[in-house]
Amino acid sequence: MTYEKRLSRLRKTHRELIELKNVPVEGNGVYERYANPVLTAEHAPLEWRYDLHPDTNPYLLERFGIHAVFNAGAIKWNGKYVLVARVEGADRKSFFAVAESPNGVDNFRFWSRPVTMPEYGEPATNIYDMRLTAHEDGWIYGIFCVERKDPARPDDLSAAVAAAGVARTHDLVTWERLPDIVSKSQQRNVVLHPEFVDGKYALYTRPQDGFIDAGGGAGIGWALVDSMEHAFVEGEKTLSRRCYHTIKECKNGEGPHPIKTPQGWLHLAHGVRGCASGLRYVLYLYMTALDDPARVIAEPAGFFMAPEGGEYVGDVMNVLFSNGWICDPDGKVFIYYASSDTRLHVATSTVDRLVDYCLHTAPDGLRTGLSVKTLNELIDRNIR
Ligand code: M1P
Repeated sequence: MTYEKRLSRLRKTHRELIELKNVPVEGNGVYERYANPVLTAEHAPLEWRYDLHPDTNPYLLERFGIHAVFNAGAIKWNGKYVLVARVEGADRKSFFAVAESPNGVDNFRFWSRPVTMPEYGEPATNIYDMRLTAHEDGWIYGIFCVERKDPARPDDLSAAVAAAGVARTHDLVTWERLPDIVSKSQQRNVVLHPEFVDGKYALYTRPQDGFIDAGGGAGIGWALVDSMEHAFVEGEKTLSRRCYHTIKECKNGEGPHPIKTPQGWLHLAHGVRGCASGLRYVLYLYMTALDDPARVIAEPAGFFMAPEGGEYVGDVMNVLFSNGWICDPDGKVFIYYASSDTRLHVATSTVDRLVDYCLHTAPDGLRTGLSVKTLNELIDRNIR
């Protein structure tokens, strides 16, 4: 095939993928999944992947492999649904790239260039999973995981250290990098609450002893800090605790920042358990009090969303992960979730339905007998 023919075929396939209309699929009433992922590696612009000059690339070979597009922060920005996605190259390095859509469910297009994130301190080996917060101080903050090789274990090639990187912006193009959050443990999945609490910045944290293992980390933490310019976590209160024989036995982590509702703060998080096939990541919801975002008022038992069908398969199998959602003024909620560290999907719901789910689904009784009791109470109401 000639260079021109192949290029026009590539362009056509790319255009058709981006313009593919997405349709909701009927679900369990709590939310609707959509038929197609909203972002995949194939959504990356051709200008990122190919040298488009016949003189330097006569075979039109891919020159920069994009392997996956997943875990995206989300924000409504100038009337558009905007995602700051984790893009992973074939070289295993992640970077951030902004994509926008007019309707939140399809037609997501990447901006022409990825984010150039300024470095802080020792340059990171990898950065990923940005949580976006339009804070009441007027800045948009991005908090993300910063991974560096563990200097204390030079001979262990997989020994790494996770910290929370901080950057802020007014336009999602130019980012001011702030110092990494200082904490006595490693941190990943750190999220900034959108409002001041007692005059301080409030952080959802996830203390962890190791790069992978939470170790002594009890779950999702809560910390108040004086400044985001030098955020120092002195102590953490545990909010959503890890627990034996639950979906969050091994670890958990806050998703995006919570949505403020009349009944309380609505939180989306992920829980991880170990099983014969490895770690299983699912999503769950919980709520905290409006007057005290660190006090849990509801936590339904079990998962809210778990991998289904093709979502099970990917680079890291059996994973659903979310770090972005958008709540429209009419109460419609767009939940951006990634499957198996490979692609990004959307599910939609409403604040009313999600709050109803949280307030009227029984909590985990932590043993079989209580689960059966809950089930029998439901059956009693239905067959009487
Ligand atoms: O591979 C699954 C997820 O693993 C990590 O999440 P956590 O810190 O909760 O284990 C992150 O690397 C995340 O990006 C990834 O999706």
